[in-house]
Amino acid sequence: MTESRTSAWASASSSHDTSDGPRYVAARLVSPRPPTRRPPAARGPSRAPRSVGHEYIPEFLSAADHDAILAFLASLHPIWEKRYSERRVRTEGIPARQLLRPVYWLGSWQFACLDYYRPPRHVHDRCVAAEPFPPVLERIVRNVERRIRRSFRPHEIPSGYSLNTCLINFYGHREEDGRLIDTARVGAHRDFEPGPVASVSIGARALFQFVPPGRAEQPKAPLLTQWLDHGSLQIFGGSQWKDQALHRVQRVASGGSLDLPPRIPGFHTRRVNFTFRYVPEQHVVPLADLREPARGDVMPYVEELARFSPFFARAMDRR
Ligand SMILES: O=C(O)CCC(=O)C(=O)O
Repeated sequence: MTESRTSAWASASSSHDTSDGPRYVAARLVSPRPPTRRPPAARGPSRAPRSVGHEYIPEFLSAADHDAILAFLASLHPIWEKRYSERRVRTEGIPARQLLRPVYWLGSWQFACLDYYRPPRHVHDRCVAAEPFPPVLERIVRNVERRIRRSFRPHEIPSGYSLNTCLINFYGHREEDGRLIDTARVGAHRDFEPGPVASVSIGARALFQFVPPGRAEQPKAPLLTQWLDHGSLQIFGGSQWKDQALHRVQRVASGGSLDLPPRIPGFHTRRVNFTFRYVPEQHVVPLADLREPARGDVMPYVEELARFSPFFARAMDRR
């Protein structure tokens, strides 16, 4: 097992004004010492990039980007989705269950009831066109794509590659019968979208691990453990870390009084992770083109999104 733990960031609390009135405690970047940057590796023009497959950059977010991201988060209304649809209970006996955490997607939305994007066979009626990235995330992904092109080998980057889809995961405590239940984890899984994925973390740090494939109930010793700190960027791809290994979030450190925006009824967020992925454009469909029964499955979620999102309100009108 390899332990990689390089962050020098600490997190502290301060209040953050949101557009809808209440004040939330939000993470701030506090650096105990100036960021140290490694000099760029010398690389001749004819030399192919050497893929390490995994990169971790602490202190990636600037203070301005961090503040812009918090302001953007405050404008969101994440939803609770159910894994699998009620229809699968009837046809395949698989019960629909609520995800551990609220989520929001940008670029395209992979509704959990549609069982996510899984090429090569399951690519149709899986990804529904969603809101574009806000300027701050647009800037960040262009920068990340440049890094990816520098450090991955050409065959590890599919043609047409761009990080056009973002899953925003909210980690924290769910209120249940007056108690707080910590749901801040993700079980071992693979991201099936082609090419490297990149993720940016905000708030309490998370214990992220790559594990060998195998049955979910089998205990698995990690292949690589990486603490994902506040303001960090992680990129992984290639066969070793993306195609062969699974990954999971084992736990998220206690955030003290951290309560990140937006306010989500019945939930307290101490960490937010943005995972950027690539879905080929031909597999992203507008809601109006989604076929049945997928369209019927996602409609309750789209109706909920449309209450706050002009994008989804228009998508509903066009059906
Ligand atoms: O929260 C994280 O750092 C990872 C999330 C993740 O594994 C995923 O979205 O597939």
